[in-house]
Parts: sequence; C-alpha cells; structure tokens
Amino acid sequence: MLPSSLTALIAGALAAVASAKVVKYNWDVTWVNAAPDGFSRPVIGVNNQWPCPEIRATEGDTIRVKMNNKLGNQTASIHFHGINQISTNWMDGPSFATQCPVPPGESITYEFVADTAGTYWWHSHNMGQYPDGFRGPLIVEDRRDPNRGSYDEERILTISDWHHEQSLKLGKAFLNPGNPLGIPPRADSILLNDGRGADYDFKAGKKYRFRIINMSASASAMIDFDSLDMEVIMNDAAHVKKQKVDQLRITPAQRYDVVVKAKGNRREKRNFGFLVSLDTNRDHTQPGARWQLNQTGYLVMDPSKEKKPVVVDAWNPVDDSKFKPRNNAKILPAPDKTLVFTFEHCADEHGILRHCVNGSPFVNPKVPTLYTAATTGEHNTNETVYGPVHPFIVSSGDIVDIVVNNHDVGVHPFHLHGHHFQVLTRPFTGAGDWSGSSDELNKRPPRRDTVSVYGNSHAVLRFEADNPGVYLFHCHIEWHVEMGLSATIIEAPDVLRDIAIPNDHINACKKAGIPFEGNAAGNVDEPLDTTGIEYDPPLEYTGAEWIPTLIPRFRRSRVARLA
Ligand SMILES: *[C@@H]1O[C@H](CO)[C@@H](O)[C@H](O)[C@H]1NC(C)=O
Ligand SMILES: *[C@@H]1O[C@H](CO)[C@@H](O)[C@H](O)[C@H]1NC(C)=O
Ligand SMILES: *[C@@H]1O[C@H](CO)[C@@H](O)[C@H](O)[C@H]1NC(C)=O
Ligand SMILES: *[C@@H]1O[C@H](CO)[C@@H](O)[C@H](O)[C@H]1NC(C)=O
Ligand SMILES: [Cu+2]
Repeated sequence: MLPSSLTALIAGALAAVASAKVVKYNWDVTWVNAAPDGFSRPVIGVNNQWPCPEIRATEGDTIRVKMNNKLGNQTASIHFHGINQISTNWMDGPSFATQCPVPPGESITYEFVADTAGTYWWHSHNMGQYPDGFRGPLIVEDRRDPNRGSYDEERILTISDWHHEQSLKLGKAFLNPGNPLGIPPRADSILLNDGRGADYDFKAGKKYRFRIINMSASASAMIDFDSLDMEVIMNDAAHVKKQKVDQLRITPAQRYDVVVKAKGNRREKRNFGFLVSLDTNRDHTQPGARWQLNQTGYLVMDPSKEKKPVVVDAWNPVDDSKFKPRNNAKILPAPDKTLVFTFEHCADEHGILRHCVNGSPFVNPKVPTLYTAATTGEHNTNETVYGPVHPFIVSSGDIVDIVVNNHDVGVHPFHLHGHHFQVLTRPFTGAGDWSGSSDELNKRPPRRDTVSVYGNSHAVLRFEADNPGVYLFHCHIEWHVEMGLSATIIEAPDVLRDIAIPNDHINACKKAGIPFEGNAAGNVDEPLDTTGIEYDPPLEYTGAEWIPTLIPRFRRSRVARLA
C-alpha cells in the first residue's frame, strides 16, 4: 500500500491535471499616450491601453499569449520572468537568444505551462525596450498554498523607475562616443503601481499578502512599512522560511511576497504609510548614498484620517542572501562545471563604454543562439559555433556553479533564465573575488532567480542542469544589458539538435530578414568556419528600432580593455 502522503500527492496531482485550463491572451502591442507621473509621453501598451494587463493563472495551467506587433516602428518580444520554460525553451522570449525580434505587422504565440506558483512578471526582452512601459505582473496561484491561513487578502505592489524620454533616445545618447564616462540615463520619477503613490484599503486585524514586483530599468529601491513588519514568505517565487523584516531592498526584476498585518482595532483607526526610495547612488552600503526619488503609499483604514509622511532614519535592508529555504533544502552537491564570470568596464575603439565579461562584451549573434544549437548538428557542442555570446556549455545533469566576480563599484542584479539557483554566498561591498574556499558557502542556501552582486565583491550561485536549452545569464539593469553584461548557458546541446521551432517563430525571422540556421554568422555548411562572426558591438545603437532596409546590419569596432 502507498504511504498516505504519497496517495494524497497523487490525488492532488490528478485533481490538478483535471482542472488545468488554458489561459489565453490576444495582445496587440501598440503605442499609447500615458502620464503616470503627470508628464505625458508615448508608452508601449497592450490593446491600446497602459498600464499593461496582468497575466494570472493557476499552477498547472497553460498560458498562451498571442503577441501581435502593431508598433509600426519597433520590433518586439516578451519574456516571462522567472518561468523556467521546462521543455519549452523556445518560448522564453529574449531576442537573439531563443527567437528573432518580431518585426511590425507580425505575430507570434508564446505557450507554456505555469508549473510553479508564485509572483512573476513579464517584460519585453528586446534591446532596451521594457523601460518604455512594456511590462506587467504575472501571477501563478497555488492550488494548495502552504501559506494559506497566513493571510486574508492579497495585493500587488509594483515599483519602477520612470523616464520622460523614450528608451531608444536614451540608449543612443548613452552608448555614444560623446558619453565616454558611460553616464547612464537618470530616472525622472518613481512609479508605484504605474502611478503616483498607491493606497490600499486596510481593515484592522486582517493580514495582507503583498506581491512586490520591481519592474525598474535601473535604480535600486528600498521599502519600509512605517511601524509594521513585513513577514517575508517568498522571494522570486521560491518559498523561504518566514522571516520578519523592517526594510527590504528590491533590485530590478526581484520579487518579494510579504505578509503585513493591520494593527489597531475597529475604534482606533489610523493610516499606515510605506516609503519607497530610489537610490540613484551606486552602492547603498557606501557613505554618501542619496535618496533622490521617494514615493509614499498608504494602508488606509479611515480615509478621513491623516496620512502622515514616513520618515526613515537609515536604510539597513535585511541581507537577503541569508534567507532560509522553507523546505530546508540542502546545498546541491559539488559542481561538475564552474562558469567564472568576471566583469569590469571597458571601452571600445570609439571610446564607448561597455561591460567586458572575461575580457569582452557580449554581442548579439546574427542567428538566435537556440537556432544555432538546433541546426549545427554534432558541432553544437563546440563553443566556436556560438560566437560572441560568451557560450558556456554544460551537460545534462551537471551541477553548475556560476562565480560572479564584480570588478566594478556598482551593485548589479544578475538573473538566470531557465533555473532558480541557490545563492551559496553573496558578501557585501569590498570582499573581492571569490577565494574558492567552500567554507564561505551557505549549507542551507536560499533559491531565487535574481541576485544583487555588490561592488568589488562576488557571488557564487549553483543549479542543476535539468532543463535542456539556451539560457541567458545577465545583469538586469537594462542599460547594462545593452553594454554587454551577459553570458549564455548552452545546456545539453545534444538534446537540442533538430528540435522543432514553431513555424510562426521562424516566420518572424524570415520577415525580419534574420537568418535562423547555422552558426552565429549563419554559416550552415561549415559551422566551425567563423567567417562573418562579429565579436565587436555595433557602433551605432539602434535598440528595438525597425529599419527594414538596414537589417541585418553589423559594423566593426575593436574593443580594448581600459588600462
Ligand atoms: C515610434 O512611434 C512612436 C509613437 O508614434 C513615437 O513616439 C516614436 O518616436 C517613434 N520612433 C521610434 C524610433 O520609436
Ligand atoms: C527596483 O529596482 C531598482 C533597480 O535596481 C532599484 O534601484 C530599486 O531599489 C528597486 N526597488 C526596490 C523597492 O527595491
Ligand atoms: C527620501 O526619503 C529618505 C528617507 O526618509 C530621505 O533621507 C531623503 O532625504 C528623501 N529624499 C527626498 C528627495 O525627499
Ligand atoms: C572547436 O572548433 C575549433 C575550430 O575548428 C577547433 O579548433 C577546436 O578544437 C574545437 N573544439 C573542440 C572541443 O572540439
Ligand atoms: Cu548591471
């Protein structure tokens, strides 16, 4: 006889399959005018509306999004951040990694299983585009929430920096010989729930689950709920042992699920503020951090009562690398492969500042990397065929370590596609490169998909290669992606040979004039022939701009490290 827990598990799984549904969205991607902070500008919306819609499904459901690019003058793509795309790597969304940028007038469909409950978000993964507003929450509800009972109601809080200028123009001014110091675009304001401030109804004695999602392009934000504690229950859709905290720092792309209990009683009603501050300084642990953009939201019990501003004396957010996994999962076994990802600033021959990873910036290939893996046969285990994407080849079942050594003074939030990793160590500023000592590693590490790496410091991340595909590992500051701060994990290439890519995805390449077979330069007959592979970033930044006559277009520029 089966143990009762197993019987229950099987019964649960069967029930889940029986009730699983397909959640369908048909999205026209369109320009819309919006003024979330009072300043009107064109933003990228869905079905002529902005803010963009939320995607909501239940664990086990299939999510199907038909994306019709009606922008007219830009290409598009969508990434479902934190969804690991098990067995559906080609639905992951990043342009030139797992698909072609979709040109205006074309449609593609994304379809995948929402296999794990949690708080996610979706966003354009197409050349600096999402800061124009093309992003939204993605919530996968539990069938049996282990935290059920810990809260009464649920709310979403999105946080984002905001620019009055469009991303393309910001990118062109940023990646330009006229900006040799690489001064990044500066946010004009901060948005809560894509607007100014955010108020929530709050009832005495009730407990609220906040799904906090950071959709920023760059800055870093702190949050403090006045005199109320936040009880953290999840980070990046992974359960953590409940922990009460005063303050959190949420880097772009990270999510926290926290429970906040409404103190007070029915007679003595009051309103609680929460402050969100964007740090435009480079590293909040260093002196001189300036909090230049603030927004206060309120948990409102009585609208007639005062809403006091929140004063925070100091920002000392909790060390999120010390969260404990809810299930007490142990550190994975010692690694079979280690990817060392060391980065620093470097300038190219035109004086444009880039991010060099192990000596050179990531550059988009001419053929999306997954399509190269699918069409180069036995050669797809040779890094040569992938060209300038910092390919790192791992075999099915490998335990993989990613060691990030940050030689820059800034804090960078790193995101891995296709996997949640264990954060084995992540010291604060000034710790230098990883020594290689396993003494430093956390034996019960938290799991997540985005982690901050501090200035002149490091992080060690571990995952199991159990999901064949092509996965980007990159900084989630959108401007840094455009500077080349990315690498690519090629996982189980032998399994990727001759996989079938959906016709509409291939058709998008044809319509865009982008090759979809062969090595990084589109060489089909001789995949090891590197002729035409471009290792230097293009001189002119064109972002997501659609210029039919110029595509594909690659220019030479030699990259030299700064002395
Ligand atoms: C594209 O169209 C939008 C909306 O009309 C406009 O604001 C923008 O400047 C255009 N150009 C590019 C290259 O995006
Ligand atoms: C959101 O991400 C931005 C960019 O890293 C960051 O500056 C900001 O602090 C984050 N917000 C929160 C609430 O942590
Ligand atoms: C934002 O809030 C922080 C913390 O209370 C404060 O130190 C800072 O001066 C505020 N910034 C502005 C521009 O008001
Ligand atoms: C990959 O291809 C290059 C170029 O032909 C060759 O020099 C190298 O030995 C190959 N590497 C492996 C691991 O086969
Ligand atoms: Cu970065």
